Amino acid sequence: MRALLDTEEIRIESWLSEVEDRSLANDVLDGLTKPFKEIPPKHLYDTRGSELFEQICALPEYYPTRTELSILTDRAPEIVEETGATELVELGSGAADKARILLDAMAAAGTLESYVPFDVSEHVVRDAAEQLVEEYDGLHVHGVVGDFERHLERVPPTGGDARVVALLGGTIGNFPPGTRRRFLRKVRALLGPDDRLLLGTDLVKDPAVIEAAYDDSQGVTAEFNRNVLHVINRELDADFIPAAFEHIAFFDRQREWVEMRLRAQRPCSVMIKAIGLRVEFAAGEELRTEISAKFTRARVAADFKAAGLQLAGWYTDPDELFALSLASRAA
Ligand code: SAH
Ligand code: AVI
Repeated sequence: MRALLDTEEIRIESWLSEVEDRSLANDVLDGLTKPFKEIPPKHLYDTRGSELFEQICALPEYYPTRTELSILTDRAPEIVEETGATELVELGSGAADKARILLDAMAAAGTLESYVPFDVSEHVVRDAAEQLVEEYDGLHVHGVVGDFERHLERVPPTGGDARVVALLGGTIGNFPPGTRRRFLRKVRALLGPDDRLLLGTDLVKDPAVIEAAYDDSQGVTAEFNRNVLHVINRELDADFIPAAFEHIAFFDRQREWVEMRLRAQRPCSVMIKAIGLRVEFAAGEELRTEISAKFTRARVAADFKAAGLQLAGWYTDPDELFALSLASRAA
């Protein structure tokens, strides 16, 4: 562990070792030697990737962010009253815009004490911590820089009062279904009997609406997708030509998830020097960079049940585009 900042109001620690970093080298070694090539989506989020994601959130086609924000704005006071939370833990916290709505409601209810942003991207945790202690009197921020698939147990233990652990934005949909349930079970271990999980899930809807959200007319999502090749070039001394890869987004109707892929537009031979790996792409060959699962209430409830959780609240928008759910430990 490296302590990155330790003041009266802010503590930030990083659990990413400098050698191993986000496990990029091993993920690339695994993912680019598979018969169907794949890179896990967490590698999309370097500084540039986080900026591009924030631009995506403001795109007209990308409905999840504004819809989840509107549900939160309407329902945060109720959620805070229901949970009595004094602490908000946010996994994959990003720019923390959604946290502000919950923190406002906690401050209005007079319960707000602490915020724990957890993200793989160091600068988003730092920026959020520095801004939020300015905005909220007496707020204590304990930021954790880490990979929530590997470092979840590094979330500081609860102080005893009720807390909400939030996973917003539909990030849960970026896990494949079995891993998703395993992950939820690990999140369950962070909850005491009075704590709640607040989960944001994008809902199943017209595939055309979903596909437009992941293939916007300004090409921002395409740039975000290709950014993973820039990350590999920089971090692993590789020679991908990102412009040679076309951005693909399609909704898999059977699995009810959208996939992002990068398709080689011509044969490409790529050298990844840091791991001594040469990778060949045939013309038209695809590399999967993300899945983003879409949910129904029944799917959320079944995932909770499999993870030892129970659905305790369901909040959605009038068009049922997106849902927030509350879960507690199952009895
Ligand atoms: N919660 C925000 C951001 C969602 S984007 C919102 O709803 O808008 C997903 C966030 O999760 C990014 O900030 C990314 O850096 C972070 N993230 C992705 N994979 C992660 C991992 N394995 N561990 C920790 N953070 C991760
Ligand atoms: C962070 N995650 C929930 C986003 C999503 O919608 O799956 C990432 C994203 N990918 C393309 N656009 C946005």
